[in-house]
Amino acid sequence: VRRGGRADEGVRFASELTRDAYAMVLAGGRGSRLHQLTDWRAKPAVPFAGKFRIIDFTLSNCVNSGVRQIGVATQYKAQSLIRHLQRAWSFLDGRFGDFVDIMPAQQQVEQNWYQGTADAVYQNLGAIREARPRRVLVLSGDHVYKMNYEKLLAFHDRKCADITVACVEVPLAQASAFGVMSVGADWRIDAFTEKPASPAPMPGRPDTALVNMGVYVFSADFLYEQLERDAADPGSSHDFGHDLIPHAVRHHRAYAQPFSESFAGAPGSLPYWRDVGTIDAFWSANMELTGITPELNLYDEDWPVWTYQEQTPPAKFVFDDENRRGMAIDSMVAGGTIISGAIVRRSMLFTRVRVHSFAKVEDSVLLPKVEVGRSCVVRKAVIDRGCVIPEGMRIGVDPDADRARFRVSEGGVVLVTPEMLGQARAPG
Ligand code: ADQ
Ligand code: ADP
Repeated sequence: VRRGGRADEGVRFASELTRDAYAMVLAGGRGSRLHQLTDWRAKPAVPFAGKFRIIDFTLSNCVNSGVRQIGVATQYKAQSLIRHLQRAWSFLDGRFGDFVDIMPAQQQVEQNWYQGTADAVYQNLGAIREARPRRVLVLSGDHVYKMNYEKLLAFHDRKCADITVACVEVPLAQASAFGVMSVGADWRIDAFTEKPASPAPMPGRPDTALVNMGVYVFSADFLYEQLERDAADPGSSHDFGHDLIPHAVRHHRAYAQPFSESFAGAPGSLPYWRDVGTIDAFWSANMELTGITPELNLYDEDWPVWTYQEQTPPAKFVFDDENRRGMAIDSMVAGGTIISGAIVRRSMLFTRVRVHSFAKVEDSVLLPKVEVGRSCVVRKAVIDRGCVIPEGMRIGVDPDADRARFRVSEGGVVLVTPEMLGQARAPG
């Protein structure tokens, strides 16, 4: 019997595959390309799509797949993330063997913070072993996507793999930001290079590369062995992409499963996977959702996205005292929002936003508790939580004025935070 699979066992029920699995979610990354949006929160805690945080997508994938033993490794600016996890995800409280364990870097081993992604798992090996899983999923808390991990686990078993890496095709021009791999006919990985300067295209597909999504299944014993070996290697940076995966590809049974096989969207829909890691990507992923048929369907009752629901009254659209209609067109508007005598177009409004008379908001993302004063103009902007835009302020109108006060992205999106307005952050 190979270490990876148990070929002698025959077909296993899918529910056993997921019930015996443990998911380790890596949520410690800084997300530095989101600039001031991650000054005070980790990237997985960044609000997304009107009422969610980025990490909710990965955790919903776990719960919807039936993987309900979950650890979340946190490190960078974890307070907002931990608060969210406690509010949103504490319904997995261990009562039925389901849990979300928050694992802050707490110097479990020697005097170090998590050195790299592999070290973040290594330092929590005790907790993982205690759950006695057969398979360990290592996941990133940084991406927005719907994946049925049960299909990844089943593939791993079928291939008798030691490790299975979920992979996706991306344009060659973007591939150097990822781990790039090549596979044989049976999807065994032949070669893997982390963030190569000149990535290799897929055979016969000169414009496309096959890349690592940062979603892995390990046979549990294999993972333990590899982490111990890596921890003892003084030359290692203790990172999955740089160290563990390349080693496993050279010496063990490493397979790749194409995302199209585990994507959990409605039949016929395109596999959606986004790294909303820059202001431009964050803005356009939110904007897309306000369109008529976005690739990411948030209304799919078969694959709900779970989150913390703040108790709010319904969104309200009213006339002001001068009889101007308040309205939002081609927009998504979360609960607790009031738009009075103002026009909102093509925008994403989170919980408890206020837009006052004569204001115009277009192509913008307004995070919770943003207040837009009378007669303001807000265009192509991302406004951070709690910002109070003073009466008459114009954002996204004069690029030089924007650059002087705010941050303007390469794509021309204006980012506004409370600090830039000289305001204190609203209490969480
Ligand atoms: P990167 O995009 O560089 O490459 P990385 O910085 O390793 O991703 O972060 C992966 C995940 O781990 C993120 O969710 C991040 O938040 C978290 N993380 C980072 N440092 C951490 C730490 N010290 N403690 C806890 N969590 C931490 C990886 C792979 C590539 C692959 C891309 C896909 O290495 O091969 O293509 O992900 O996005
Ligand atoms: P989120 O909007 O994601 O909930 P917050 O704005 O509440 O994030 O920031 C997260 C945490 O960061 C806060 O609880 C607070 O501890 C810390 N923080 C935020 N702003 C500041 C600041 N200006 N100075 C020091 N700490 C801050």
